[in-house]
Amino acid sequence: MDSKEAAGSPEGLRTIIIGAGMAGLLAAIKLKERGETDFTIYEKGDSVGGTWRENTYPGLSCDTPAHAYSYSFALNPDWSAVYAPGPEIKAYFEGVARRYDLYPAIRFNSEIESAEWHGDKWHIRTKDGQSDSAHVLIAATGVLHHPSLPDIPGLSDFEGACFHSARWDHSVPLDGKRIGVIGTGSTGVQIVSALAKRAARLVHFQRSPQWIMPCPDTRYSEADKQAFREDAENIWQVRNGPEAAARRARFTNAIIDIDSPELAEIQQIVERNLEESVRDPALKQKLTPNYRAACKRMIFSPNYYRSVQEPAVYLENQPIERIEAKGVRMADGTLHELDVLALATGFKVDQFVRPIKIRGQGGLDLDTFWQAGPRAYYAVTVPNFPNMLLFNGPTGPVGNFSLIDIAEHQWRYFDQLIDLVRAGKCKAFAPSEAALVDYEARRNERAKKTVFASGCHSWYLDKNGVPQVWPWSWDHFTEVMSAPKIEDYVLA
Ligand code: NA7
Repeated sequence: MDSKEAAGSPEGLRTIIIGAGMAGLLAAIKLKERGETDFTIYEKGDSVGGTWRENTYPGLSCDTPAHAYSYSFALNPDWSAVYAPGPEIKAYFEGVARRYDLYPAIRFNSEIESAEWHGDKWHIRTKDGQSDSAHVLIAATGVLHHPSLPDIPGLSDFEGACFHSARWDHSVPLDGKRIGVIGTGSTGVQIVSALAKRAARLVHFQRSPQWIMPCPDTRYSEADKQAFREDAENIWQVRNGPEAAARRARFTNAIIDIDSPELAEIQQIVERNLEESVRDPALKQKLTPNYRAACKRMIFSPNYYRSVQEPAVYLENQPIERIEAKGVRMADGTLHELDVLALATGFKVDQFVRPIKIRGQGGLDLDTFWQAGPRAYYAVTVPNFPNMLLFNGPTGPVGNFSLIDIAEHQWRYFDQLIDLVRAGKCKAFAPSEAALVDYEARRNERAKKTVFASGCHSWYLDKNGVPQVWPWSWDHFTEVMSAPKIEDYVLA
């Protein structure tokens, strides 16, 4: 289907976008590019940027190179570093929202609590009583959004400052303090790396060791930035040049084939990184995972191993017994007395568009439809929930790719579905249940063969232990997103 064919669409198509983070802004820009201005973005927070607004912890950066983690239509020659710091990324999204004049279309502090499909429209209500309706509902609600608090006895007994990494309390002093960080995902690793020289004592509580991929701590010089400014091709080289393509191919092959030479190479790199970076054999032993590289989401860090060897840092790998008023008590009886406890314990990753109460055709509740677990046809659409499009929905390719790149490919797909309505070919589209069942059967089988299923616990796994992620190659993802299979859709 050629989207240009449908450009002369019937007037009156209205869209509601949930969330003014990376994906919500993308949808709004793409609608505007088509000359469609009848849309509203509902944003529960008071500014744009999504995850980059909510996460402000020390050391925050994106684990995808900044030039790849930018919109293809809004390249940024001014990134300060290969891995840009969080505040700079937030400022980038604010700048893009201004440049595309999106602010007038955003309703801030407006949290949608319900969306119901009646007739040929979605009807939404916000917590503060606003109501609205639209033909298309775009959920751009993020993946890692709802903090997961650890189920550790005594958490509320702690007398010091205690907060989740995505709710960082900047009023709490850190310099010269005794700080504990629970969690060794990307977040915990970044926080420990940032605080290793600031704390009087820093205890990193490790339930599982992680493989760490070394990465350059490169800051771009003025000359680099000038070169990016003068010729965007230099940016495209960083995004899509041979090195980036090789990295993506290596990673994609490693994920989908545990016997691949690419995974063996990644394994070698991370083992060498540990071997060469950590001197003390006992510490090395503590830091050695008992599962394959890339089974958990790969952590990129230029300095974690150096940080964990700082004199003030102690890596604690005993099980936590409980949290007490003064600190954290370990199973062997040791008490780590602390002033601050940061919970870098990840997110509830099965929420997606929820807790918004979504009711589709015939009043079907999304919670009911997802009782056995969140499912979406090719991660983007859901049977019985017409004209509802999910950015980065269940089973998307979240593993170490640029989520912006992913969202841009998903938009291409969305746009062609919306074209059906624009062109008057239907008022409503939703995938058939049979298409979802077929997709899930193929995906499940394939997912069991990915590295994510090779013997570790991670946020990629569903409650049955099957990775809930895209199990095929990156190229297959872009191919599928390039054109919807209309025969898999029910048009009404
Ligand atoms: P992650 O990657 O989900 O990591 C959470 C960490 O917290 C992980 O090390 C967990 O250990 C640990 N955890 C969770 N609950 C507990 C309890 N109860 N006790 C001890 N340790 C616990 O979240 P992040 O925020 O680091 O990263 C999320 C994504 O954001 C990341 O993948 C990037 O995409 C950016 P476990 O490994 O389960 O043993």
